[in-house]
Amino acid sequence: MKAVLSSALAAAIFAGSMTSCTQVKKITSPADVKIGFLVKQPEEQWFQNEWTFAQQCADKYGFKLQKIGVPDGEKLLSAIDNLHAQGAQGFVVCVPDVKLGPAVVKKAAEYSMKVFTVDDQFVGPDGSLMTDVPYMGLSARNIGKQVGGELWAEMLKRGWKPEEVAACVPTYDVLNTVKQRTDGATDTLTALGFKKENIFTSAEKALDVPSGMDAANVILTQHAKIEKWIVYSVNDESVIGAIRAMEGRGFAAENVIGIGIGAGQGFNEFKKDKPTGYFACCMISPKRHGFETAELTFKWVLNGAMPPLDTRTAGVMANRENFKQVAKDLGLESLL
Ligand code: FCA
Repeated sequence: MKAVLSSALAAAIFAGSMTSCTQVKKITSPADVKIGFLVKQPEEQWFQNEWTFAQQCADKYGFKLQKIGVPDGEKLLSAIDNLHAQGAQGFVVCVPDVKLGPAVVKKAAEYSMKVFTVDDQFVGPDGSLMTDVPYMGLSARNIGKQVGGELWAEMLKRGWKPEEVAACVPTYDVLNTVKQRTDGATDTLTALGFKKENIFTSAEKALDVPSGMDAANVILTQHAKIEKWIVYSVNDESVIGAIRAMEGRGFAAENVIGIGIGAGQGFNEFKKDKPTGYFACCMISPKRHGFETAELTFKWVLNGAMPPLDTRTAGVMANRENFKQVAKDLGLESLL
């Protein structure tokens, strides 16, 4: 049995070493594999979680993992240069700007490195999504629809008259995976009977708490007479920013229903003694986005197994009552 396994491993290693003719160092064991995990916003809980799970994957298989924050294009391209200089054979990346996709692919090809893109899909020079680079992202529209359905259900549960409620929606339409989320929620709400003219959007500068707060303040200033709000947006940070804006203007938690999309940041809201306007979260899976993308890239380097080109992950709703169980199911106990 041992002999069979080791010859299979040898064959796999041989195949891996043959996939890249320019590779300097031959790959003779998992320990020879080094991959990068590059993320655009390392301070965000989501990306921290992705890194944690990617590291678990590296520890399991025994390959080397280099985690690098790449907040802008210059840092991104120099991170790829550095990875190559250190002998890395591939990387997983969430780019700071999806239009950098072609430059990333070009550089990786020059270095014979494998590229796996996570969360934010590359966009080509003609503006279309680059579907030929392996990608793992959210089933973003469906997740948005879940958010819309949950907001509607909670509104009715609270006995609110839909026509008296407005939606505060910080948006970021230049990024497809997040535009799909807010569009999905809007579609579901309007299909259920929410008035389209009561949905107020405002573009965020970035995908963080201050940007969510600024976008919400624009909306709240323009619509000062509204007393009941639902809030949805592109991620947890943006919704939490909007909730803070509402608190700053004196809205009580019972008059606000906010639902985020994320995997950790919103727990802090659920842990507070009194409920805030942050009512629920569509929990997405950093384990799949961190562990699985690292695993697929590792196997691609090791034995040439091409990853699937398009993998979409689902979300599950969590609120103050069930979030601990949902967190456990997603392997996020350490955040509780
Ligand atoms: C995008 C967002 C992140 C996270 C991720 C899954 O990259 O910017 O906040 O939601 O998708």
